[in-house]
Amino acid sequence: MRYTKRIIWRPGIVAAAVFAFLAVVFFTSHTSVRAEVTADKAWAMIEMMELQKTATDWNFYGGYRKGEWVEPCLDGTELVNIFGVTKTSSEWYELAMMYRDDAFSAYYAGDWTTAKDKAEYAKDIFDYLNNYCGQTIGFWKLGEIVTYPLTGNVYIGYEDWYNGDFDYNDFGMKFSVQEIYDKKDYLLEVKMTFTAVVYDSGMDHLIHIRRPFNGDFTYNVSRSVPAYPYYLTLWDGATGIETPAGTYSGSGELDVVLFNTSKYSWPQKEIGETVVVDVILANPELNPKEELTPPRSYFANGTEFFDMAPIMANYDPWEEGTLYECRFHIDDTQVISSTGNQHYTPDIIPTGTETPFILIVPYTDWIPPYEDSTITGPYQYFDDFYMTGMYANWYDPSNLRAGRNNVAYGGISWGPY
Ligand SMILES: [Ca+2]
Ligand SMILES: [Ca+2]
Repeated sequence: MRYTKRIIWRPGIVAAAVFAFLAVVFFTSHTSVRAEVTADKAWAMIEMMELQKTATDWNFYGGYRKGEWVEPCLDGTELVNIFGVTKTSSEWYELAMMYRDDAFSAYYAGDWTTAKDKAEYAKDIFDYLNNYCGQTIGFWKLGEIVTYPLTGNVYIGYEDWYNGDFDYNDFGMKFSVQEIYDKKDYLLEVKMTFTAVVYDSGMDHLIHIRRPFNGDFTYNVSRSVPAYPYYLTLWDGATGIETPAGTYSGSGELDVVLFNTSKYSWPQKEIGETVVVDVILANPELNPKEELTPPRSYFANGTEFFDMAPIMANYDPWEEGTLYECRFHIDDTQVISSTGNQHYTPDIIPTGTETPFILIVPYTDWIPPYEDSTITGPYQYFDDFYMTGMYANWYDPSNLRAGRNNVAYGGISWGPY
């Protein structure tokens, strides 16, 4: 979003204002409360308002067009912004809030200690506007930013062979994405961020991202390190090379080669190399927001369960490698038929268990297992999850097996937590 920000802290009346509003409008319905205000204060709260709302969080942009009730826009120079107010199931988070007045002074409330305080602040601001204008402020939706994960990143880890050691560190990267929709829920832009964190395999891989779209798009690839200029030849003779930084056009399906792991030494940990892929849709109306189902599922006792968020249905961080038959997509799984390569764990994942090749761990800066150490060594409930659907938070460091918070065989790859 194109807000410019100048920051001067000013708690006071603005602070008092904004948050009651949110409580009323978003949890019940909005009612206006009259109070004494002055014109200059009201003029100071201008320009545009945007409400973003999803089932699990709320992010608000707010504002008024000066002196009239017209469709808001994103290009105002005088505005009230209230943004980054996010509520998850039980906790409030807040990111920032800005109020800009006629004199182009901007006021942030980002130092509020809790998001609840910010919610009260936002309500008060809008009540203030209502009072001045003598009518209830309507909310209208200018757009929505879907962020996955809500904060931080997920770990995408690869097991690159059948009946392998299941250490999910053959390659690993952090991932986060923002999808920007307009007020009609049409997709405008997608911004994906990938950061390589581990390469711990005797094989080499091309790590791709594939994302389906409808119609044409342009996309920009930026890199913290210039693209590796050499091709990798795969097990079947196919070749590929990292997509260099630059701006491209495409249509239908996006496919970018993020990393060629042959450039890394073995092992290489906490790599920290970032690739950002920013896609602008030419035809948003062809890309409406849709309800999604996670791209793979499992069954236990006849009950279906999932191991990743629905949004991943649109993101395929697929890989192809130098080992025979190494070409795996997000929906590929294997049913273990031999356990001979599992090591350093008291919990062998039994034959018959269905496991993914590409693991999505929704925990920021997650630390994968040590080389050749089956994931059930440190993360003792991994197998329980994939066998039963229970222990869905198997990845949480609080569930590490006693004595396995160490950097060694049977432990974790770096750390400890
Ligand atoms: Ca492995
Ligand atoms: Ca490995």
